[in-house]
Amino acid sequence: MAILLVKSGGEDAMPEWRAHFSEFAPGLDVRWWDDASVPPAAVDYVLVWDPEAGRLGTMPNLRVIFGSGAGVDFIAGDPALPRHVPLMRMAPAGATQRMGEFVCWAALSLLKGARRIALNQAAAKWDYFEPEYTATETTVGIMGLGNMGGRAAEMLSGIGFPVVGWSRTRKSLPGVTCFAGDAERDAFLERTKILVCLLPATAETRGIISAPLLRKLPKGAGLVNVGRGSHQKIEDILAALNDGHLGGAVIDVFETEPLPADHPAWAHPKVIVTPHLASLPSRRERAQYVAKAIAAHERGEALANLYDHARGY
Ligand code: NDP
Ligand code: OXD
Repeated sequence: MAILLVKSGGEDAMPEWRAHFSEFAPGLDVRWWDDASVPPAAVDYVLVWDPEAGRLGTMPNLRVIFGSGAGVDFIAGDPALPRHVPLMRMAPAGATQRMGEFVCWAALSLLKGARRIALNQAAAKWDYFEPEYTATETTVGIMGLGNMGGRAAEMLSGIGFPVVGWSRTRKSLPGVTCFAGDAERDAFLERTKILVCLLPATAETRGIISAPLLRKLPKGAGLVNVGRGSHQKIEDILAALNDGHLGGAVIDVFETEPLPADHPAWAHPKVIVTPHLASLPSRRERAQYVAKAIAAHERGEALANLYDHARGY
């Protein structure tokens, strides 16, 4: 029987993982990551979010590493990662749907002044105001047009937002004006009234949301960061909000998570902070996705959505 070690959600999550895998892959022996009775040579598969560095390299017969999230930066960052073992990223339909929903909520929150409304309600203040623009007058620009960005673009268009997108290589998505590469980045930013970051964490994208990029956006633009905390220089974002260049921000990801209680983003009147929850598919959805991939792999079929070491995502 093949063994799958799981490190996602802590040991308390194991009964739930086992229940789902027993439905979708009854032949799989599902064990907790630190189960001392499993010798490293017996491990066939792992499902992990942030394995300790060096540990995966101790498993000589590992066949596939399944990332428990779409971004696998906490796995790929291991200098001793066994690079010959395929690393598969999570992308069940429920994950992209949830991300699309979150991005639509965030864009509408910025458009409708949700942070202002929440602050007024907390102060019992009847502050009537009219949002200036409709969705149809507000172009949303998405950096990263992969699994997540592509679905978010589709759902934003459905609401009526004009959508532009930017990726490393050129994409073609219905109804989306697509820009590609560094040479077209400024043209993309100049058209963007609400900027959404759905990039992976790579050496090239580190710190991309900083003062020079923000200055390319039109005055009063909104920002939604659902990529990674490493993409943003938070002090540049707060400075742009304070001087009025940015109109508001929804930030789901931070360099340090949980965000420390004394961080200025928490109380900022133009910032909605969410605790890295934009898109987390259920354990059931993830177990089904992994079970299907294991079955395909054991039939000798190629795996989809693999991490590419040369690209860094
Ligand atoms: P994909 O790999 O499917 O898509 C990544 C996109 O980013 C691609 O379009 C890619 O371009 C583009 N890209 C990569 N590098 C660059 C670059 N240097 N310049 C321009 N574009 C670039 O990833 P997913 O859509 O599945 O996920 C994206 C990220 O979203 C994850 O890595 C993770 O960080 C974040 N995420 C956050 C979640 C949350 O809850 N906050 C949940 C899920 C994901 P190309 O198309 O040319 O390859
Ligand atoms: C992911 C995440 O990458 O939840 O899936 O951040």
